[in-house]
Amino acid sequence: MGALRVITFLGTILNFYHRALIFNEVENIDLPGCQLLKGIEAGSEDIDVLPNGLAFISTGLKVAGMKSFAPDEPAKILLLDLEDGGLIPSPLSFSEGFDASSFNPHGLSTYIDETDGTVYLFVVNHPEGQTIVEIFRFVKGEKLLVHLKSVTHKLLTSVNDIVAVGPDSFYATIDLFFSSNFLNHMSILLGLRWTGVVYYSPGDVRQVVKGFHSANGITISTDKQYIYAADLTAHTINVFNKNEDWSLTPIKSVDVNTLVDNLSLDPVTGDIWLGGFPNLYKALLYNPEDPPGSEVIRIQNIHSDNPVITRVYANNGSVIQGSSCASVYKGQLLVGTIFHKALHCPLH
Ligand SMILES: *[C@@H]1O[C@H](CO)[C@@H](O)[C@H](O)[C@H]1NC(C)=O
Ligand SMILES: CC(=O)N[C@H]1CO[C@H](CO)[C@@H](O)[C@@H]1O
Repeated sequence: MGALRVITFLGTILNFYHRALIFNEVENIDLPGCQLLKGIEAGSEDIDVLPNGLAFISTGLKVAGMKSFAPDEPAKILLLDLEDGGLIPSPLSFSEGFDASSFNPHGLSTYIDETDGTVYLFVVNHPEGQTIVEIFRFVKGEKLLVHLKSVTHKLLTSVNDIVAVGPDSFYATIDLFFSSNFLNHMSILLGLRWTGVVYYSPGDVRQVVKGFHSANGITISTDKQYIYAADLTAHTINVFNKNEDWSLTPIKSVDVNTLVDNLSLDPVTGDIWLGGFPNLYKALLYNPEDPPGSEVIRIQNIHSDNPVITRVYANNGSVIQGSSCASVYKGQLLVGTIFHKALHCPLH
């Protein structure tokens, strides 16, 4: 190998280490009064809270090469009422005909039809590694999800997260460009920026953002004008203006220096909350003696020149491992994880 190639190679490796934050250790930041949610032991990958305090939690995601504490149990969508104080999630059932046995839920998003109050739940489903976006109607009284539609499309490969923008339309982040794991690892190693965001509605499907390392969580501002999308290995939150024709114009990118996963918004303040795990390597090569940690970050005033980024909670894995999302509802924080537990903390 020539010197230049050695240097380039070393540069690539260092760049990778930096992106995967392999040497990052977590210093605990505690919040008083946190408690683990009962019955969640095998992940709480995504959480979405309705304006009335009902939280949907996806649990039991299985990813090839990632730890699972319940490899043989089917995944579920749990419902938790943040108004009743009981903090006991219960599973939702599915309408007849939906194949719950191969259900493998990843990101989820709710949409409320303002005209009649119907609640739609969109779930990214990965049965046997495929990507299907499932659209359900939520029937509160019966704790039931009525399956309406399975969306597949050639642009919707390897969807990570979605944000619903209509009863059958959404934006989706694409986290991997290739179908081969080897090529995906190489593309992370080489820092290729080939993933992005796809807009979907029946009859109009297109890629609206390119240039992400690994697009991850996505959400919409309370005034529905902006889209926020996380780039996991670039450690950034990217702000886009949502245009009339559903195209997205980049506005800015904010560096948060952690592996940013799913995003959520405080409906009252508009602050962005995100769950991240500070060390990709520990999440991938799971070692119970040295588990991946968890971090919850709040971004205030993202549209200003000086957004305020605060690490609100951090744990080295002794309480909660590999957090993937954080949601707030009326002074309560819910922290979800890729394959571990879920935590509830009062904020004051
Ligand atoms: C994590 O933090 C706890 C509490 O401070 C401590 O007891 C434990 O040793 C730490 N674990 C690791 C792996 O650093
Ligand atoms: C907890 C969390 O951040 N959940 C968000 C994940 O992303 C979806 C969009 O797909 C949001 O609706 C959730 O609020």
